[in-house]
Amino acid sequence: MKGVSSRVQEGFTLSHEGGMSHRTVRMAAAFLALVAGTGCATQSPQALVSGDAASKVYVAPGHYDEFYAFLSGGYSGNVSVYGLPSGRMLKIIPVFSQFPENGYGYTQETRAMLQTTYGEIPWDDTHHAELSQTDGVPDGRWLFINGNNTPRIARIDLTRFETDEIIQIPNSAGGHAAPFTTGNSEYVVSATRFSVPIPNTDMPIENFKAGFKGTISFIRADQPGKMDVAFQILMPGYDYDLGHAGKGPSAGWFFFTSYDTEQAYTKLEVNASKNDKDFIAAVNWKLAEQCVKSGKAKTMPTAYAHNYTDEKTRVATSEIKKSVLVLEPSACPGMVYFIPTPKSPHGVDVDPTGEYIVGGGKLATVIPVHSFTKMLKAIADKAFDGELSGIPILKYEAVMAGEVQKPGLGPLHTEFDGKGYAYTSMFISSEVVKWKLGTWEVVDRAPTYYSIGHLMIPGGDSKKPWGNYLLAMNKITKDRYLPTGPELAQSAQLFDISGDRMKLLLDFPTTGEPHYAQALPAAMIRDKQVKFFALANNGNPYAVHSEAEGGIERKGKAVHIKMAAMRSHFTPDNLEGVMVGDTVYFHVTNIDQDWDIVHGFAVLGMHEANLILLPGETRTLKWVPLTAGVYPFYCTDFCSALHQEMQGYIRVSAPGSNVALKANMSDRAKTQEARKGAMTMPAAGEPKGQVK
Ligand code: K7E
Ligand code: CUA
Repeated sequence: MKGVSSRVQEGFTLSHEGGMSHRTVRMAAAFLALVAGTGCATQSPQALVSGDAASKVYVAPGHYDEFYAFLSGGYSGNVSVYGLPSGRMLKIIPVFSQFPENGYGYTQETRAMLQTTYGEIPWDDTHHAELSQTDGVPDGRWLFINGNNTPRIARIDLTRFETDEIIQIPNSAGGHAAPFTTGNSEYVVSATRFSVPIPNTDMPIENFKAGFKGTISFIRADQPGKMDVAFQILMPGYDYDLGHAGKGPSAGWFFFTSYDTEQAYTKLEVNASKNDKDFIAAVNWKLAEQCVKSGKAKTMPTAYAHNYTDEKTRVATSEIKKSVLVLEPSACPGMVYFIPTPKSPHGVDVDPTGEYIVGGGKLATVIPVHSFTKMLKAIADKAFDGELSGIPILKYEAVMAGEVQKPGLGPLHTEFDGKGYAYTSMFISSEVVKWKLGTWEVVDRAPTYYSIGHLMIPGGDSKKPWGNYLLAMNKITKDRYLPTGPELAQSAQLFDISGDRMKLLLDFPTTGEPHYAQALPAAMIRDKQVKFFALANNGNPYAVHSEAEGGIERKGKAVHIKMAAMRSHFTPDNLEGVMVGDTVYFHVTNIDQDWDIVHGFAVLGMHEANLILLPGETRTLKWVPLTAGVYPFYCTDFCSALHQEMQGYIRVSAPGSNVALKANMSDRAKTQEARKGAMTMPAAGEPKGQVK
């Protein structure tokens, strides 16, 4: 989207002082008045931050934020966690990208998380964060996030803020319309952005219309470690963009936008923008379930990876699944309908009552809103405009609830405050537009800086929004922050939406490029955080439960070192007997049992990232020394006053030399050795927190 927006931003040229020049402010005002047509006064940027904004986002040192916000990281492949309203960044959760900061995707325990049928992939593009739900409301169990490039969906556990599970989506190319959830997280969905041959085989691209298809996948998601593609619906060869589940009366349905119903495969910018209307696909997933149960789906051979982490060993496993159930719409009549929607729609959002389905026609001059009640009636009345691939097309007028007139330019995404209002992001006119459900009138608009993509109200896509804040996520920030060379940060802007008018409170840069985000009240998960892993439950085959269990062992050319890390030493700390040509595995266990007492591990010349060892956890670094010598290793996390003493050496000898394997144990380990059997727990502090 960046390309489009930079062109759009030409209209907002900025003066060298940083603020908008008078001329551009006038131009922008005229532009906004033109597209708004509501007579809303356009304010200058300076006036938009009200005097008490600072106090509203000020969270005093030592105090907690009211909300956790989870922002997708876009092309960083990760998720970042911020506190709201302060905008303070709390954590980056690695998901689809290797993360050298803690070794995720490098260590022997975590590499399997990044396995796919394309091999091990160290990167992806995350777009949509989605909290798990119970009865249509975020419940704080998990966060799901999609990998857009190599279609995958990840599950993040919110007691540990860790990625536990990743499932690849077969028969898919571009997992963009994902991972939106049904009301009890029975399923999360993934629809393919790019249509491709299914199964994907060599074919001339000009066979697009005849040979390329789309899929909508329903992935079972309510059992940790057991995500599975329950079924896929084979769709016409369009681009499927976004989705949202129905709720309340529409709870058994799912809605997906599509574009390129022209089925162009060259110069889409022009050729996929010809039709006046594309479609929102309404999918009756309850009916789809029944059709699958009654044997209407076909088993298709395919391959996709399912990666999950064992709770006890904390070691990831990757398995390849070999088939998937595919449903053709014609085999399950009544399962899919097309709702015409102007024009190349992007977002599709369902209001908290479940009645209104809002499209975001990025080239449309209106915001189209469909009615679920009318949709059911149109289906009953067979108010169809023909059909495509066995999918009836409903009459636009028969389903339309209303259109928001002159909302601005480039409507993308809509969220709800639960008080009867909707807020739509307008990419081209760079603003949030607030409008009233039912009357469709625009009641307020607020500029964003600049080129807003998604917006997010905590719970704003659920049945019960916590509707006092709105977060805009912006693509362009020129002039907003100190410049940093050719590439500038993306940003988030926080608005107070508790009153009639939106008030800009805060503007903060983000990591990666956030697309969607989710947030929930901190109180829902704050006290459920795991503080450390009980060493006694550590099931890693190379774990040590006390210093005495440390040591070195040769298995052919592989040398395994079991090592304990605790404040402030490693046991063993000096190692000999390794030769060039060996592959060394450092299995390091943090035997400290205290919240946030973390150790790190790195060795000179290693080709992987450092290990970060959470209390009670074992991680493994693979190291292949290339030359003889003595190599130091050290703790990379400043863990104690004597952190800098937390170090050791490994001696590497020439191939074939007769240096004996040797591991230098601490005096304490030797005492433990002598008392072997009596020792069950290390004397490293009393467990204080919650043990998992
Ligand atoms: Cu609009 Cu990928 Cu949800 Cu970006 S998407 S903004
Ligand atoms: Cu352990 Cu620093």
